[in-house]
Amino acid sequence: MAVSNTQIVFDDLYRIFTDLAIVVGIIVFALMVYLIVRYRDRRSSQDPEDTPRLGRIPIGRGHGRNVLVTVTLSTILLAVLIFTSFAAVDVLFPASEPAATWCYGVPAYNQTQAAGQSCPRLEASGHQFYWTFSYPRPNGTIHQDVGMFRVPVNSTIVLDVTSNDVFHDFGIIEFKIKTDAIPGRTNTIWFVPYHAGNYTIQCFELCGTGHYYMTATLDVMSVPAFLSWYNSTGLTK
Ligand SMILES: [Cu+2]
Repeated sequence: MAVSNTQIVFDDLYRIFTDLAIVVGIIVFALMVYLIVRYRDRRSSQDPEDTPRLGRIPIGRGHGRNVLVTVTLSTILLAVLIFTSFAAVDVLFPASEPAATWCYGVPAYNQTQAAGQSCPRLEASGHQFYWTFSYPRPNGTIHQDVGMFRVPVNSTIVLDVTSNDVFHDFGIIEFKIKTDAIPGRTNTIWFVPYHAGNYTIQCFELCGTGHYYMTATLDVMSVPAFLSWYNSTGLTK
């Protein structure tokens, strides 16, 4: 069962690569077995007329059609893989991000919900060796959490990822998302979590001696649970 939209995109792409590899593999190995058996060495075997011989210029074998078929099939395969890969990248890293919906149901943001407008972006920042997560308050100030990223289930999260010190890399294996966390720069990712639960956020860039324990928790909460947490932090003011 998919835990996020990003996982579905990734798994679909992975399946296309795997299925094509299986088809090509079956054809190649079947052909290989057939040719090995068909042209095995026998007492009556003779070298064909066009066998290359030392000291003689090889004669044309007239196999141009085979080359054409091979190149054409390879091109088609490559084109499918390239286009499906770019399509997946387009979904995960679009030119403009989809509207964030995590703040729907928060009283201070009700107007934006009615108009179908976007919620403010959230921010994740890497530090040696922990993650912080920032939520803007309606009054313009920021609420920051350390090591715990709470989001409501089935909502669109648009996340700006950056770093406070060295290069880090923000990633969630189950969600199949990952992006660099670079000081002075912002990389934006988005996702829709489908199931409440805890997921591990990890740093994927060797960033120092504490890199191996640089994890955080993504807590995907039910909408009522998220809203009551949100209110309890004073975020609505
Ligand atoms: Cu790190």
